[in-house]
Amino acid sequence: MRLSLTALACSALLLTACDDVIVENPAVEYTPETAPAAAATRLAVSPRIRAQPADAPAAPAAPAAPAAAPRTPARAPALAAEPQRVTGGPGPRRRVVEPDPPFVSTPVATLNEPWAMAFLPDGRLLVTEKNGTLRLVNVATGQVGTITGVPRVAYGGQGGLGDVILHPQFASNRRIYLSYVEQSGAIYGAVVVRAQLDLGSGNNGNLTGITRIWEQAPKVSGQGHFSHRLAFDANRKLWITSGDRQKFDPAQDMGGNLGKLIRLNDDGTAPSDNPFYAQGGNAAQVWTLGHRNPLGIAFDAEGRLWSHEMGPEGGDELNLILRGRNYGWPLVSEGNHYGGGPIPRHSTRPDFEAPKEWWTPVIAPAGMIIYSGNLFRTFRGDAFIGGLASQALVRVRFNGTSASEYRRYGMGRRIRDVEQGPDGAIWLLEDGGNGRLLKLTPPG
Ligand SMILES: [Ca+2]
Ligand SMILES: [Ca+2]
Repeated sequence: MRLSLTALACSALLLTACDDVIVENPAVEYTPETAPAAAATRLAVSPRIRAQPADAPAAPAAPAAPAAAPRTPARAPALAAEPQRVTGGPGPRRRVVEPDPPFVSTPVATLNEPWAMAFLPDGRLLVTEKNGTLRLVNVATGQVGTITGVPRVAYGGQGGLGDVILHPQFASNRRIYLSYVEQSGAIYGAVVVRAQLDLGSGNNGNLTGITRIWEQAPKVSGQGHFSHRLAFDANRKLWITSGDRQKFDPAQDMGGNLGKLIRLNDDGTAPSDNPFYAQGGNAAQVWTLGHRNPLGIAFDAEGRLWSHEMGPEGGDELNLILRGRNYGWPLVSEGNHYGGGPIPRHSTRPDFEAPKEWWTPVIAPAGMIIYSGNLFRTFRGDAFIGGLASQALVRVRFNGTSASEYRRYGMGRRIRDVEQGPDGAIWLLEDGGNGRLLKLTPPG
């Protein structure tokens, strides 16, 4: 019998679903300086990892070990030595009863530069590939089919086929929304279309009735910072992240829609209660401005909207999105220009909205969910952010409207997108060629 009484007690606690169980076990406490490397080592061993419960019989000895220094005191000497911080912002420190790491990772399929995913009501998964292919994955078998009829995309740089989401009434109207990059001569911009998804035999299907409902304005040169992540809210409003296209100043220019978070009706028209609606034109679409390259957007259980964005050299941000606010780019940042050119910090401009959490060095955030499932009871309410440069899954814990990194799980590959499955499993897409679709489930 391998189960200890402690493990049984832990299981009982998990079943009763306390989010914030306090345990006298410093061994499970997180320190940013050590936990990512440790997790990466474990996860690199095998594509399927079984974690040992953190409170296995060895745990009672742990209080004597100096393994887990409190986060703030540990950081203080580093702050004195150099100005850069590992993470920013105050936040709660809680210990939860859960295995460490709290999931096993199972590869389900391999795709070519996958970028985003969305579950259909039947449990199959739509996955975009950056080169313009829309896939349909049977996650039970790993079989991968193709949805034809996707418009031609401008593939290159950071651009190509982008996000895919379902209309909230997909079950009755079969509508999906896609973002992708189009080229006009030497200039580029993201567009959003809606289409009807007709499913065929196997895992194949076709798009019909493709209708353009939004486009970045103006189109500009270069193939970076399109952002073009999509989300629907509970009121059937469509949200689009629109990056600064690496042109900086347009993020503050209300004549265009670059560097903004966009809020639209599901037909692409601007809602009359948008904050700048009276200004008309592109401004009517805008909910917030001063964004750089937001690649993740998600609502929490209270309906608050959170979005992260990549900083320049340092200063990745997690922002609480508030109606009509200016988030400061490129006038303020917690990072510097590439090569070290300084940018004033958010603290110098209290009229701009400062991030609730930020990262230097960068994590390069891409994709985000705020977990609401039942499979991982201790995850509920936490954000899970994919990390490109950090090759990690970054977990953020909220306390009302404050947020702070809580754990970081090394994945050994750049993580492009995160999704929550219908049964509460967490799904990840690795970035690049031969990017795997990974399913995360509780160990044991
Ligand atoms: Ca998604
Ligand atoms: Ca900012």
